[in-house]
Amino acid sequence: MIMKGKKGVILGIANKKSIAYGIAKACQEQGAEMAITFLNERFEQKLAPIAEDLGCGARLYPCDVSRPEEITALRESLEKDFGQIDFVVHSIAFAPKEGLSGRFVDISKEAFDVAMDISVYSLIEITRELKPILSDNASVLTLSYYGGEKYIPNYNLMGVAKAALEMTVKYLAEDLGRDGIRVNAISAGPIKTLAAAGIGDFAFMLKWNKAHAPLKENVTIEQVGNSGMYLLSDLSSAVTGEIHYVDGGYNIMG
Ligand code: 0WD
Repeated sequence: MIMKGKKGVILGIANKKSIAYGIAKACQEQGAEMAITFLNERFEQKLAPIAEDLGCGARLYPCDVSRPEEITALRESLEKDFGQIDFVVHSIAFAPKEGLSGRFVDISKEAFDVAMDISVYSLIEITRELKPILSDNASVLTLSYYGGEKYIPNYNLMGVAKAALEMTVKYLAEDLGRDGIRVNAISAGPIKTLAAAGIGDFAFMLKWNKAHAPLKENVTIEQVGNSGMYLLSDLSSAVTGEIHYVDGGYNIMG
């Protein structure tokens, strides 16, 4: 029971295929107590049974990260429920469809701003707003992808957002290290989720990764979940500012 006594919040579960669900499940199996959030009413009903399944009960809160007042309300709810929390999972990204296929040069400023706001700035805002209720040795985790490091067909705008997210992890890690707070990212291999469905020719990405990764398999949310749980736990107490690949080794290939 590696997470026994740990309490946390998980943002970014859309359904049981979400990477955040894999992380939540692994944390629950290791004894953590959690709250989860939903984006809007469309997701609230779908998430109620998932919250039940994760042992969250009524600890299911709205949080659209583009609405600062919802982040403040989330902190108040978490403080009421838990007092302090030990971990935060930020598994959120969004880019308008025009940014995920076609010519990169045609991306509009509106699309760029939305992608950076929801996929990058939200990590800073969530961390800052929840900081007053973070315990000593708290751990913050976000999700990235190799398309933030090297060109991946169609990943386009999200690639730029992930590059910014990975540097955000490093600057946050340095800044918050003095408060005992760790900040890390997992760079996961491609997984078929709702968000992935928005990326042009995602099926080819899956096929390509499976064929070229040293382990010759695509990764699962259970595998990302276990690695995420490690980064949230005290097992990784000296790890911060890290971009940890959970990709079957794909990133080492030339
Ligand atoms: O191949 C993949 N699926 C990979 C995903 C490989 C590597 C990294 N990632 C990243 C994604 O970029 C994202 O950061 O993992 C994170 C989680 O993505 P996911 O699990 O693949 O996708 P999904 O199950 O769709 O969850 C992402 C959720 C949203 O779902 P939808 O389908 O509605 O986009 O992020 C949430 C929402 O629940 N989200 C928001 N939450 C709060 N406020 C917002 C928002 N404004 N926008 C999206």
